[in-house]
Amino acid sequence: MGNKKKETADSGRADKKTIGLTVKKSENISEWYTQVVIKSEMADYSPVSGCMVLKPYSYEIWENIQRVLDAEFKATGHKNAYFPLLIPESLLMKEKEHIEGFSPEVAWVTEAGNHKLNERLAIRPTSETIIYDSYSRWVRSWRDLPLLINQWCSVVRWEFKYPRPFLRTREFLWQEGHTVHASKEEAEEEVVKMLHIYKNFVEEYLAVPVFEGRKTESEKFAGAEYTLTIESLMPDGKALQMGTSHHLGQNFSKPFNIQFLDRDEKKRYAWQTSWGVSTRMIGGMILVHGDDKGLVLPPRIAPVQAVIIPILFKGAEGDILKYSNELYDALKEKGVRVLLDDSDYTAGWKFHEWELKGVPLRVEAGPRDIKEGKAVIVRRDTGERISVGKKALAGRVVSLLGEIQSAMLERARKRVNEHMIKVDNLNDFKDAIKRGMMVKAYCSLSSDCEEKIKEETGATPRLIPLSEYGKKRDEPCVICGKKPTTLVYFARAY
Ligand code: 86X
Repeated sequence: MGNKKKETADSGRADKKTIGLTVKKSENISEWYTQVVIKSEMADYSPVSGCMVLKPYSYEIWENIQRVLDAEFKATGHKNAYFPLLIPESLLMKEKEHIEGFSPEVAWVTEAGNHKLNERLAIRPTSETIIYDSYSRWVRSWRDLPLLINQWCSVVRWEFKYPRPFLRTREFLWQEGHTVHASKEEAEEEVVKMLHIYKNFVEEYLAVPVFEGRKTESEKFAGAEYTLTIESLMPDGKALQMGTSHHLGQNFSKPFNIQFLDRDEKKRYAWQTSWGVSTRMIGGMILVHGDDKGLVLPPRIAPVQAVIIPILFKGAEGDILKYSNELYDALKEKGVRVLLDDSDYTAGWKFHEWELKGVPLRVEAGPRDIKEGKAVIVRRDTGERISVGKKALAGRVVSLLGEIQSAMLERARKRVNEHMIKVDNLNDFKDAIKRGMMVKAYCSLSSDCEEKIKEETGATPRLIPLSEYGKKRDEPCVICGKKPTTLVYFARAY
């Protein structure tokens, strides 16, 4: 029986005194978030401020994310590679513009053993420079293109804002795609393709609805021609960027000398893209779906999709455990990620624990259920109890997992839609932001108007919807009243 119980069943239980959350999500979401990630055993602190431990329960989610996205990358022709962690200072500084605003965040290796290095080495904050140094030697002719490479790794950015597990840590896990193309059009196709892979993944797997759009000039990556983004609205009214896809144009191919001999025998600078998502997505998923009992995990990404809890009664233990094992085998057979919690805790204790951990379905098996040949299924997202015959259990669990997955996305979408508003004056703008909404407004996007908005409301332009980009609207700017304008989504941001 023990082999049917995964490590997660009672790891860390012994020393845990307070179970359950002591604060409501609606009362103090920041404290709620910290308690959820620690008490559900997703994350732990470390000796270095801003660096966190991803415990097995969250790392398993990251592995699920990696498995799905990696397959999508491969299906679109990308290959994985691994580039060095350390970047010589001279190389990092090659494209000055893109580094400028970031330099306070770079962490350096300056010595080894007891001697100083000749040149200090940056711990990668992102890998453009080290990768494009290689690319300048790998790309020779149009036959070498497109070059489609992805890397899974961690990066370090020494931020000073308050750290939050998954949402803002000094080291985090991510993937970064870096592609090289013979034409601008092909690179432009690539950035949209990858953005759509991200959007589809975040919605269909994490059940988090996102808006896709283009960053304004003020918010784009300085090294890019333009930046595409997916953003979601969190329950505290702040927008969270869940992924970016940059059209780099020739901004890096020129300083890094990535040139190719084209079909017409002419040498040309290549066109490039880069795109990435990180463990930050996990933070967004927690914020969107969690409730006062703890995590609520979308079935498609949950490490455990169903937990079987035997309701043990004196004298009937053997029968109940045998019955629970039969249920376990039936679920396993259907491919459900199932766990049988036969540990030595009370059933009530286990209910709370697995609710805290956000397992989508709980299956209860007690003496009454055995007598009637049934089991009780309890949905984590709604609390609904469903009694079902033993034979029908596995099929019902599979269909319920699908129902929960789509219900979670729909609920989140409804909430986001209820928190979207179109405004045409500063007063309504302020009021809506105060009420935790994302605001649509026509804006000139002059630095004066953006600054005024930031000052008065705390909001920044999050994106221009893809369908609106390039359309000059004959509508007055929400701040200066001038025309033409662009339709922009604004919100306070993480
Ligand atoms: C921007 C750009 C880009 C590949 C992505 O957004 C997706 C994946 N890279 C990353 N960025 C920096 O370039 C950067 C540079 C330095 Cl030196 C730094 F310290 C922090 C940075 N943060 C973001």
